[in-house]
Amino acid sequence: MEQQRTPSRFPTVGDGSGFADTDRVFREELQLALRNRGMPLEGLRYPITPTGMHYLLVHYDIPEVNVEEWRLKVGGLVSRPMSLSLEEFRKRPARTIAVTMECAGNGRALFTPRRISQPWLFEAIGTAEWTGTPLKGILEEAGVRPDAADIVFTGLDRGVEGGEVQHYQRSLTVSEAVREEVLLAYEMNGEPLQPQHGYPLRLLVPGWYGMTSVKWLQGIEALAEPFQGYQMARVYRYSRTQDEPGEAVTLIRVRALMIPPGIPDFLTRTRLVQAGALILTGKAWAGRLSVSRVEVSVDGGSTWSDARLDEPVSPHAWRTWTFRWNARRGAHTLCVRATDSGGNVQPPEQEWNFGGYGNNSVQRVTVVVE
Ligand SMILES: Nc1nc2c(c(=O)[nH]1)N[C@H]1C(S)=C(S)[C@@H](COP(=O)(O)O)O[C@H]1N2
Ligand SMILES: [Mo]
Repeated sequence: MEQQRTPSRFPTVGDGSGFADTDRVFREELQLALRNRGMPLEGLRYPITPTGMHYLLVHYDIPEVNVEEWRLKVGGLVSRPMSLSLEEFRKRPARTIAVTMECAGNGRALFTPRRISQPWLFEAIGTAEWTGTPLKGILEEAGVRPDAADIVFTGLDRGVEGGEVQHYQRSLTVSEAVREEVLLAYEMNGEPLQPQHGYPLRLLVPGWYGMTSVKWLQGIEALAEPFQGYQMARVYRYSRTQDEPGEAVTLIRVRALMIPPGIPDFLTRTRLVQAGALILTGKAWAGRLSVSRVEVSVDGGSTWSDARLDEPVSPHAWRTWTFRWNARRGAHTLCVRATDSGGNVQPPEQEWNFGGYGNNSVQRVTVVVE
């Protein structure tokens, strides 16, 4: 798709820096937050997140699709270009995988200063059972040529970002694209994809942050060079400034989250907990690695004790952790942190980056025990 510059400038938000150093949110952040729901943290109780509770992130508008006319085109450096209907995808070998997906911007609003964007705290997470056909099979049918380096995925949705008119597009190297677990998915939790989750067909890349799993696919193209589109080169980078290239944001970092215990104060969400023994629980995940340890602190992170781990829901999904706590009267800050099989531990504070990505810093839950 050709890229154009926008004809006119759009209004800026805040002081124009793109950042806010106050706790007050801008109307534009609220507007995005209302479009892009998060999973309420009590949803961590379900091994498979009910579809309507799964987080959602849509950069532009949800496109309208007439499935009778819809075709996915596979082209570029392939020997046999293809154009396939949804029915043709459904006839190919199918696989169902439970996958934990997280938005790379989860935790963005916890950074200071805060990037003015989708203001996630902790809730851009969910696990679904995705059904589709392995991308590998489709790429083999098309005959990706040996000189291809990158596979580009183009969505039907179109918008303006960073002043560039664009379709949502992301790429994977050929070696990542042909991994067994990468799907072209047409079902979520046993039902056709809902419009907001990519109907009729989306890419699903387990282990990677969500931006990789392109929704509303219309094209797959093999290129000789790494794709340099906006969503690859301009954003989703761990950088300190807008222009510094930094490192690409790729796999999901290790994280554990807790179901806030007790009952919430309606407005502040501060928790009221009854004194005595209770079970703290939640889920932990680590992208392509596995979770090797989960620890809980009931004193704001001064001392830590091991939680119990259940088996993962699937090799690509989260696992339940539980911890028995004897709650004593007073105010407490509960924390949970996970360690992955590579030895990475969630930090108390994650290093700041320009786009507000990959913030897996430790969750803190304030409770009042009575
Ligand atoms: N075409 C398209 N695909 C997309 C997006 C988008 O805006 N357009 N958002 C991405 C981002 S940033 C995330 S986190 C996931 C969210 O998937 P979900 O809404 O199904 O949870 O979709 C990804 N795929
Ligand atoms: Mo995302």
